[in-house]
Formats: sequence, structure tokens, C-alpha cells
Amino acid sequence: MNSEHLADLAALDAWIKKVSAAGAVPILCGENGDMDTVGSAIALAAAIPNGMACGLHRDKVAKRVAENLDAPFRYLDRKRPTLPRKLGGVICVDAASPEQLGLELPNGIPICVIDHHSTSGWNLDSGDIEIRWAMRATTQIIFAYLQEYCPVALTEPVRKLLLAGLITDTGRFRHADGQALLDGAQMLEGGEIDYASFVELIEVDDLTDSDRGALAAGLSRVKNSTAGSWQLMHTNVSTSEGRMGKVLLVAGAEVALVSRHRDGITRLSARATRNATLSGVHLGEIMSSLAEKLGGDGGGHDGAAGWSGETDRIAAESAFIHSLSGVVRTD
Ligand SMILES: [Mn+2]
Repeated sequence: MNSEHLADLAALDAWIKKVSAAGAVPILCGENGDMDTVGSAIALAAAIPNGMACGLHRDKVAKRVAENLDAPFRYLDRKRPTLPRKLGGVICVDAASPEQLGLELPNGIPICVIDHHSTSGWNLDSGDIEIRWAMRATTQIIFAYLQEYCPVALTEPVRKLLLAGLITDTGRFRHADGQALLDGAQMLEGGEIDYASFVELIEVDDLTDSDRGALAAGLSRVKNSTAGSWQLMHTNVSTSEGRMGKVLLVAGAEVALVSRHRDGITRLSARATRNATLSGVHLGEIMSSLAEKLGGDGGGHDGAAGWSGETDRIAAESAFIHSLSGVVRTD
């Protein structure tokens, strides 16, 4: 680990000790409730006596894995999030901006952000801290902290939660790097984890009939086009945007754009191949620029990013395509 990361972990540990002495420490997940955010929150809560993982939502994988491990998690109500009265501080994991939490943070409470997205929409005060590392998953940052400061918390269930976040955020290690592979191997160490059967638990296919219907309808609307020098496929679906994005990449898109419009809110979700990101595409930057132009909230990684806001779906898609067209191919 480099010295900057070690200094970050020391600052994080000091912050946690200080705020947990003052009151409860909710650890808030990003609104998407994916395995990385939920796994990070629950694993970190294991090291903080009055810490509790909470969030608005858990996706199917996160719910299944956490329930299988009997891991403690508290659901919050979007309109009336009931946080403990005596708060020491709030930790937000795997959220690139406060909007990605989907709820208002209480005023005047110290905030800690732990995240691996390359864009940041946080405006922090003194007393707050932000730990942002260029890792493949937020669970890698939590793992580094637990290894240094609370190794007893690295029980088998906690290792599984960390590993599950890393497996899902790297697309089963397809988008891993050396550090991610090393961390994955170290998460397995010591615990009695049977890797292959654990991956099966994560991969159980639990699409419902209505998910399949939504995907089939989305497939019938797929458009194949060229945006500048990029091969783009795009469509809109009512659910399962993530799955549809993967399908479009398998079908040969360099960039996949999937949109959804519901209750007056448009959501764009984009995926790019590794080759496209190496040749200059950074979807997180495109989505951030969309948020500047259209309002709403956007950001993410080079190969996977999203935007949401009140703009009409077609206008939002056009803005994305326009922005992608302007990206110069560097290879
Ligand atoms: Mn993540």
C-alpha cells in the first residue's frame, strides 16, 4: 500500500474513533443498493461498535447474499429516514455524490465519504473526510481499512461480503486489475470460503417473467448507430437496465446506452467496452457533463456510468449521443 493510502486509513480510523464516541454511526449505502455499496456498509459496520449499515434499497444480488449470511442491514424510508437521535457521524459508501444516496443528510453532522468513482460531487466541510481511491470496488478500500485497523472483524461472512462486492463491480473479475486480483485472493485467505460455490450463489439467475418481458421489449427497440467514431447501440427499458447494457455489449456495441423514464424522472445508464475506454471514452465524464448541461445528477466510472434528471428521455439520449460523438478516438 502506498503512503498516501496509509495516511488516509489513519485519518479514517481517527475520524471513526472520534465520531463513534459521540453517538451512533449510520453507514449509508448508495440508492442503487448494489453489492459493492451494501457489502461495504455491512463489512465496515462490523468494525464500528455503534455502526449500522442502512439504505433505501438493495438490489437482488445484495439482498440474496446479505440474507444468506444473516448480515444486519436496516431499510430507511425515503420520505422519513429514521436515523438514531444521537448521531456521531454519517459514513456514505460507494456514492459519487450526495444525490446518489436518494435522501437528505442531517445537517451539522460530520460526514465521511468512502468511494472509488473517478468523479466526485461532494462538497465537504471541515470535520468531514473523503477517502477516494482509484480501486475497482469500494469493498477494496474497506478491506484495506479492516486489515490495518480491525483484522478481527474479517470473519468469513465479512470476507464474503467484501469479495461479493469486488466480484460484481469487476464483472466477475473481467474488469479487474492487479490490485483487484490480489485483494480478491487475500479476501479468500483465512476464511473457509469455497470460491466456486460462492460465485454460484451470486450468479443464481432470478429474473422474473416481467423482467424478461421488459428485456424482450427493449431488445425489439434497439438502435444501432455511429456516434462520431463510436459504435453505439441504444434502447429504453422499463427495468433491468444493467442487464440490457451487458446484452448490448455482447451484441457488439462499443458503447451501450439504456434509458428509462418513470414518474417524471429519466435515467440513463451506459456501458463501454474496455477497448473503448482505452481509446478515450470516459462515460463518467460524459454523464457529469450531462448533469452540468441538463441538471440532474450524473457520474461514474470510465466504462460504466449513469445520469438521472427531469429532462425528457429523447432529449437526454440526444445529449448523451452528442457528447459521445465529440470524444476523439486516440488509437
Ligand atoms: Mn462500486
